[in-house]
Amino acid sequence: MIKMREALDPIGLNTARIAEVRCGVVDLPLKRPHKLAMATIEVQSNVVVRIVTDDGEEGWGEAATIPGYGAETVETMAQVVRTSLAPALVGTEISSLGGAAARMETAIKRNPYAKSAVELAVADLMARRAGVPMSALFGGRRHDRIAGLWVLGAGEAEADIAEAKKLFEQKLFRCFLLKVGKGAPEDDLARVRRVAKELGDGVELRVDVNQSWDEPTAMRFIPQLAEAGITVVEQPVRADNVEAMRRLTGRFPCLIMADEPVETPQDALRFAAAHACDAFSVKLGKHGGPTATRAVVSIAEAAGFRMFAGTMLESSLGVAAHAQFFSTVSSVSLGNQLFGPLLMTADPVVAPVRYEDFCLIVPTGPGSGVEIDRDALKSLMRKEDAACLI
Ligand code: MUC
Ligand code: MG
Repeated sequence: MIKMREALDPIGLNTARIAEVRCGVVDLPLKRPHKLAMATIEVQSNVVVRIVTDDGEEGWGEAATIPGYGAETVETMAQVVRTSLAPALVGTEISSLGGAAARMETAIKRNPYAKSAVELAVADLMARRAGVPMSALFGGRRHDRIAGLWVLGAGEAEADIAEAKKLFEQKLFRCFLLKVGKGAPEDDLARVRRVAKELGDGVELRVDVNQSWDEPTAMRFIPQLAEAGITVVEQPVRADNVEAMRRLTGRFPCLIMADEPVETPQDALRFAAAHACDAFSVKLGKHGGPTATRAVVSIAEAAGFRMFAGTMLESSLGVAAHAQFFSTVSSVSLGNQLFGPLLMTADPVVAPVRYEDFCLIVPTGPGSGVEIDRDALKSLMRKEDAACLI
């Protein structure tokens, strides 16, 4: 008669306990400055988490954020991991992802990016011990590839056009997003028209305003953007102006996507109840990890909202984990924006994630499906953190 414990844990998952939770900041130089309304990024800084069990196995997680986007920085994320999340998990069995998420929620509120990096490391560890991809822990894989989108952030039409044409010819991307909102809306409109004219009908074009416009400006420019061929306008107004988002939704031929204001499942419910958008930009870090993100996805599905796998500029480590998660989502009809590794000059993994035929390929190996390259990681780590992580 199989003993109950063995029946519950045939692969010895919960026989191991978390012995260490370590983290450090990696600085990832970009191939060109990436210009957003609220920041220009030349080096993307992310937090990498490593979890080690008492029997010596390890799991890795990553979280990224953008200056001026949310309430966390990589420094606060690393601090919260070290002083709040690590003490909450060390010594506990690795038997349940939801359990780990609940312990972190008890230890400290909000701080979704820090929690996501840790929960992804726990998921990577559990999946590796079970010899399965992380997608198996997230409900099981439904897609092997997800259509890609590249963000044109050079801030200047000619550079954007040259970049887009090259990526299209390489069959890497045929959907592009222009970052707008930094300058005058008239200049943004002129740039959009120029890029749309040059790239022609074979590609799709979207914009992300990153909250830069007020409602009258949005009412005036969105119809002109739609006329220029824009299919999706992301976060045109301030995150807290849900009423304006509601009035803009369903009014123009293009979709209205909510990004910055949709962090918690409660935020998602508010947008669903008000029908204040057509689509969500869904990001593991922004929602606080796979467990909370699943709740946001379920609300979007119930509300009939379209979904987009958004980014905060992760390396292959974070992109692989996102791909594992989104491979289990019923429909990511607006594709993914997980283009970070191709914009970076370095990657802390042995073999980067693959982009092929206009899609991101979901890795198939155990865990996240990518392997850490310790030497590369060490070379990208902030000196003061190197000893903390490996
Ligand atoms: C966003 O969607 O606002 C992060 C990188 C990027 O290109 O956009 C941001 C996120
Ligand atoms: Mg956005």
